Amino acid sequence: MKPKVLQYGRLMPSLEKQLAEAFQHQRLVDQADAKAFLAAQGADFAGIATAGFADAALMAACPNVKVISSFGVGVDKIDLPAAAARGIQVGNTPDVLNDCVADLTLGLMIDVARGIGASERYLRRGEWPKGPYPLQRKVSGKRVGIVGLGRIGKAIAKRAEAFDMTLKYHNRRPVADTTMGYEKSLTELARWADFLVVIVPGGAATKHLINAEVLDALGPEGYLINVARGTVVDEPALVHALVERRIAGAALDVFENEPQVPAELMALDNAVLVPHIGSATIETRAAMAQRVFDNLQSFFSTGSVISQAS
Ligand code: NAP
Ligand code: 8YV
Repeated sequence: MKPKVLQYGRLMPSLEKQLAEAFQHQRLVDQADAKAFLAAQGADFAGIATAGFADAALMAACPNVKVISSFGVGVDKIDLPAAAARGIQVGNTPDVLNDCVADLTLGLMIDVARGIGASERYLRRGEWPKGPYPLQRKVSGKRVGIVGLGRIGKAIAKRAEAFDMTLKYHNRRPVADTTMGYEKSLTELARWADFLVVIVPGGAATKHLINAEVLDALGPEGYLINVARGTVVDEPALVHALVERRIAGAALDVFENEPQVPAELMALDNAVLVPHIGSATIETRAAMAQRVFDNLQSFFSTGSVISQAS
């Protein structure tokens, strides 16, 4: 008998196909009345595959679920304490996306400092014949402060080293396996850095970690790069800092209220804005989808997911 797996949210079609072949698979999005469907059939499910969300109410509506497999490494929208209380294992997709998120981060740093996107807009507006594009900032050799030296943070650091950059980091605790300088104070890291790169998990513990004080410490020649979660940055404070040129620029892959992006940010040429594409390559998304599937398969055959979220 194949285990019954509920799909919450939309997943890649190839993954949905794999789930439908291996399990008794049902998508909540196909139900006209999701609440009534869960009340009638929630107890039949043994597992959930999700696009990143699972709250305590969903878990309560599926009382026999023992595994949740989530697409993505960030689990800030999954209630981990509620899952633990119910004895549910939560699987996520770490490591397979490190390269792509780190590649994008370096791309954002170069774009915001050299003005790749902004100068292209200048060219397309037909302004080049009027004069050369204004000089921008050098990237190589600069100081990079990494907020969150974890799996992805380390991949960013490796790439930054190839640009002869000097690196320091801020975590809650120093990392054992690095010679990189640890800065206990986030504000002091920001004061030191030319680029402040944010790659911590989202959620209540990091909400608005990057606030007006940190931005002022980064200063008028500093750039903020956020590839973590929109909630980590106080977005109105960032908009003020950018408008008032209290920081030089920001490059953002993530926003507080995705997919909505504040109009004030859209209007700024010193902000590089991309729509949460950190892991969005064909290769990496395929690897993430495979891990979502493998976490479920592994749980149903061995009792443990491959990558357990914490
Ligand atoms: P990870 O290996 O767990 O690393 C997270 C790092 O953040 C750790 O070094 C941790 O160190 C530090 N940290 C956690 N809470 C902190 C706090 N309150 N203050 C300072 N540092 C803190 O995670 P990862 O795999 O690198 O992923 C990081 C996050 O990136 C994910 O959770 C996700 O939200 C985001 N992400 C975004 C994209 C995208 O598409 N833009 C893609 C993938 C991931 P300590 O525990 O010592 O503090
Ligand atoms: C994905 C991410 O875009 O892994 C994460 O935490 O933010 C990204 O890789 C997202 O999870 C898929 O919607």
